Amino acid sequence: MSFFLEKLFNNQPLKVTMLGHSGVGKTSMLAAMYDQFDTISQDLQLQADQETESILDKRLQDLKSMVGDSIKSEEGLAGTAVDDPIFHRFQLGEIGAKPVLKIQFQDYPGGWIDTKNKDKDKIDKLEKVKTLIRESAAIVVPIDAARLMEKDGKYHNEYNKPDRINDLLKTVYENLDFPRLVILAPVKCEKYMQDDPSKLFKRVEEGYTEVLNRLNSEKLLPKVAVVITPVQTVGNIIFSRIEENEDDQPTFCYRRCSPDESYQPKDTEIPLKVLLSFLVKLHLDKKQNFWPNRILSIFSKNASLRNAVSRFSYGIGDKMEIVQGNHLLR
Ligand SMILES: Nc1nc2c(ncn2[C@@H]2O[C@H](COP(=O)(O)OP(=O)(O)O)[C@@H](O)[C@H]2O)c(=O)[nH]1
Ligand SMILES: [Mg+2]
Repeated sequence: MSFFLEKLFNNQPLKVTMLGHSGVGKTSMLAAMYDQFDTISQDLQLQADQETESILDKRLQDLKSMVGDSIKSEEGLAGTAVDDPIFHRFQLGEIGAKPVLKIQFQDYPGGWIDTKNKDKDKIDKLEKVKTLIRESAAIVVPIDAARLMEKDGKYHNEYNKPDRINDLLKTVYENLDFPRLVILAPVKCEKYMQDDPSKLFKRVEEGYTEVLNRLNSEKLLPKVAVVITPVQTVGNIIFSRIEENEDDQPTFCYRRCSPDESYQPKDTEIPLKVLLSFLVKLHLDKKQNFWPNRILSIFSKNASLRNAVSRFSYGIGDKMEIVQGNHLLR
């Protein structure tokens, strides 16, 4: 391959698409992950580009200022008419060395997948989302845990939209050219992680039965790893109650669960750890003939990086559940 092409390919970021309702907490989750990274990692560093950093910083300030007994979740990107997905760009590498892996988290306005509407604009946007997923090594599905858990999951389907995700995967995960990782990430799950995490894991499986059945099919099972990784973005803010009005959307309220500072994130790095384990395993398995191999080649040239990544990802077993695809992860 020519030097130029090689350079072009090597410059490709590893893409990760986030598939969740606007306001579910996607940007917040990334903000906490980025903020906590240095505390958690010994040898690796993560650097956001300037634009990403300023978006995440702003979100972080909001997270740190969550106080009181009646915290209501507001919509995020929600109603704003955005025509393009937002790309959160990071570079990962060893501390003291040049960053070697570009990771791009892709976030699109939630409304883009909402609709079964057939007008041209809507169809175009849906196609854009499909392209984002198709090009991504992984998808992260942030799940509003309170909507999944409270009132027997009464508000889950309408908000988390597992059936829309199933529809999307139906067309995109077809004749897969390279293995993929699906990360189901319950957020706003502080209460359930304190109560009984196993209940939360079980409910995620129930709430996404159709998606999981699809991914578990004969053709996809060998190629798709699925994990559940609860993320406590704020840490000391828990679900308290639902305000229901007759004709309005319900409001989910949260409160601080102890007098300590509210911002004490937990497990924000687990999705990234799983993603990196997945990449290293692909590299070790020498899956040579597919596209992300160009990304994986960073590991062949660099044993020290490979070791740093393995150390970083070590021991996440009890913080997550592998639903399928053990062979793709360890
Ligand atoms: N209680 C609670 N609220 C959160 C959490 N994460 C985000 N939020 C709130 O949810 C709203 C939307 O968050 P945002 O990250 O912008 O959602 P996005 O649209 O999915 O990117 C904001 O008002 C946040 O303060 C969380 O872990 N717990
Ligand atoms: Mg957002």
